Amino acid sequence: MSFSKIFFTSLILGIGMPLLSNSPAQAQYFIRGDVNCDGLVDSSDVFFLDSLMNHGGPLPACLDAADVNDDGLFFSIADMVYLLRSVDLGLALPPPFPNCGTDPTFDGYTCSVSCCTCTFKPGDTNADDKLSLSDIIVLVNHVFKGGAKPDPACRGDADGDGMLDLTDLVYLVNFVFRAGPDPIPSGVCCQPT
Ligand SMILES: [Ca+2]
Ligand SMILES: [Ca+2]
Ligand SMILES: [Ca+2]
Ligand SMILES: [Ca+2]
Repeated sequence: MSFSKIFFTSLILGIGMPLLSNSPAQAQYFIRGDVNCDGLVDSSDVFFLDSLMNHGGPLPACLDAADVNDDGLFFSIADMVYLLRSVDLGLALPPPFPNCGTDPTFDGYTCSVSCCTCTFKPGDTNADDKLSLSDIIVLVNHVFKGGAKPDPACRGDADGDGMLDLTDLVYLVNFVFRAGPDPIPSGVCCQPT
């Protein structure tokens, strides 16, 4: 089936549905748009979503990955449009795309499995598996005093933009002291399973 046919079939049938869930969300890692949870966002995800929406195919392992436009409605025409634009035109999808990460938007839904393996915790610059003032001090020393770089660097890249700088410090301070958002995995911290 061609993408255009998928598009119009979805247009007719895919009005989108909010899913009901009472279970508390447990963070799992995924790439937005990786509907079939294989670590890539490509045409196989288009066919997986089309199979689900129009042919009774299986549910995705990670619902958040299938909420391609991150609006809290699942299996909608908008999700298919976003996915097609990303696969065909290379347009970016909402975070954590293109990285593995958690859903920055609270919607009450979650993934039953993680589509990525996270080896290192972003923000844990001193590698003690906790996020605390000690990690902030390590990052201050690196950014302002030429101290040792967190290893791997993604441990210090709290905002997930691929660089280590003041914005990571602000992000980490906000998380540790002000209940700010979780540090964002980047680089080798989390990779597709
Ligand atoms: Ca995929
Ligand atoms: Ca959606
Ligand atoms: Ca730590
Ligand atoms: Ca950064």
